[in-house]
Amino acid sequence: MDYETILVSKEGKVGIITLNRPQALNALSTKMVHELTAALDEFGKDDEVRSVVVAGNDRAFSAGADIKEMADMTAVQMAMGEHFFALWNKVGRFPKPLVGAITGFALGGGLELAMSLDVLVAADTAQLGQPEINIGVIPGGGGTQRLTRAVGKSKAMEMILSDKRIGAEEAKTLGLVSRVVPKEVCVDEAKKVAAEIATKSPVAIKLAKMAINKAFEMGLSDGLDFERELFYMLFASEDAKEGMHAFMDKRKPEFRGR
Ligand code: DAK
Repeated sequence: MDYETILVSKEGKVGIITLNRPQALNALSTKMVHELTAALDEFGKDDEVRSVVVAGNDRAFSAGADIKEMADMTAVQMAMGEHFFALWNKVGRFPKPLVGAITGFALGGGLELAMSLDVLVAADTAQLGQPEINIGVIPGGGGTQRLTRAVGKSKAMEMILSDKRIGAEEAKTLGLVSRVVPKEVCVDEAKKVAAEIATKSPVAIKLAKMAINKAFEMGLSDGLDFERELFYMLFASEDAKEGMHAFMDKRKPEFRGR
């Protein structure tokens, strides 16, 4: 497929999507989110692709929803799905692991997009925030929920109510990103994380992602039961047999996603 607002490529088993509206700091237009979710759909169907990197450019991962596009929309247009908001949940529900390379600004919907991904590698120059309050709205793509779960109430309140932005090191301390690297190597590091994940059993990876995401929705004892069911289920996979026998045979496992 031809895309106008994103770049799409593959390196081995890793799919790569680069947001590409540098003139607008990768503001999320409806076109861009349509293309992003279409590319994810393609990677979802492609058995060769086992993990996906989502990146921006040095200045911005994304500065949030395109305010120029959103400014004059009506609530009814939004509710009737004329805006990208209708597609938003597709990213959080994507079944394969998503690794974000967070360079520069990750603001508003940009941070919400990042928080819908699974592993975040941040550049030392990254700036993360929820500045929606400055334009008279609140986060609408998950910020009040995902940010609060990630960093706790007081910090989330400060970030959302007063547009307090945080840098990469603070984001790491808070558990919002998993590591901080120099900006020059951020995308490469994200690709390495994705490539490492891509060597594992796709079946186990899919269920692990599902179980971790359930931790945000279930109480502990239901979550533990859910985890155990998935664990038992994995004993029906060829990959689990392959993994354990490869260990005993002292060889590298060959996972086939079955
Ligand atoms: N939208 C449109 N254009 C943007 C933009 C944005 N969010 N951010 C930057 N740009 C454009 C600027 O207008 C400028 O374009 P020109 O004027 O050159 O044509 C160009 O990018 C460069 O920006 P600046 O000149 O402003 O650059 P600075 O370095 O001075 O400032 C900045 C960088 C990131 C601090 C600043 O641009 C800024 O504050 N941007 C706005 C950030 C923001 O408020 N973001 C939140 C938007 S609201 C939902 C899902 C998602 C959302 C809501 C609901 N549902 C599922 C329901 C999300 C909402 C949002 O994200």
